[in-house]
Amino acid sequence: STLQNFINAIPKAELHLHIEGSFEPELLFEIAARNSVSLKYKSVKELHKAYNFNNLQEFLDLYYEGANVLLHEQDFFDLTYAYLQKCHVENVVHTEIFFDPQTHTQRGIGFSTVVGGIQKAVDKAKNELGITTRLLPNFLRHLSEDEAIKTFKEALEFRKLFAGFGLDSSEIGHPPAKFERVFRMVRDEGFPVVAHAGEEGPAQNVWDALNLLKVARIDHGVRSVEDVLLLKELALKQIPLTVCPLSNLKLKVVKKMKDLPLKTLLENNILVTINSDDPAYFGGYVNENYIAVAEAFRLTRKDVITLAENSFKASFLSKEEKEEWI
Ligand code: ES4
Ligand code: ZN
Repeated sequence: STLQNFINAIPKAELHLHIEGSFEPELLFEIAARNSVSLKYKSVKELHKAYNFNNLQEFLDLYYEGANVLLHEQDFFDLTYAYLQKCHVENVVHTEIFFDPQTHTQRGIGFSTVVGGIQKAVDKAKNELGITTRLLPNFLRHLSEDEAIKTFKEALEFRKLFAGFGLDSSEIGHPPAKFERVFRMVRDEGFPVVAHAGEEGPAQNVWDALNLLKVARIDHGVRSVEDVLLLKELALKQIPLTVCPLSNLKLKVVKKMKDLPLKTLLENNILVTINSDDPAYFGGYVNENYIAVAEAFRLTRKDVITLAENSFKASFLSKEEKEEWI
């Protein structure tokens, strides 16, 4: 349709993307083969069939398994550049990429191997495709705060490469309060912080991410609609939510796309953005996420423009860089 063409054509930013979640089965098999890593799945098709999740944890189990085939700098480069080429095709001109250092350092892969490969792809995409990128390492919340502190200290060797830090993985059982100390250390070093909250966990986790971790953005945050006072706070402070529609559908955060509280968030003047999260696993990149909500909520061109403008407003680009796009 013409709205789909419009979505494809307008410049957009992506603010919630786990690079390990952009690992397409074809590339995963290719890298596994060249690294002589054996997989539980016989074929690309068989792996793809396993992409049926009842909750966040079932997805995470497969996502961490997939990441195990990444061994060398070249692997991280190939993974990242494949995603950035996808951005180019979809007119995503700016992207803020999450990665999980601990998923790799815990397996004996050097921090420098991971960031070296990612950064080389980021540089090539800037030069050849004109895409701007920010990198945000995320702490795995199912691991201890001491592990997060250790990871942060390692990250400081590469501090100039990072725009901020985040918190991801299993929300249930690992609330924001567990990471108060490390987030204070990160902020004291001058970095903005973000956190996944209100995805599977309750609205209280969003409050705690704001008040205890002092986040600049909330990743997901869809369960904020369960608390009217929280909606008022998010609107007043213009704290962005990086919403991931196909992710929420695939992980059964919502039963149907129409159950995603997008209209409620927009009507409450919240700075909502649309993102892909783990596109290889959830069935679509940024444009597919825009199209899914456009269909479910009968969005107009004006709505789509608002969402695309929000993506730049909510980004970590400088005021001057934003002005090119808004
Ligand atoms: C994630 Cl969808 C989601 N939620 C929490 N942590 C994650 N890591 C990668 N994808
Ligand atoms: Zn996420």
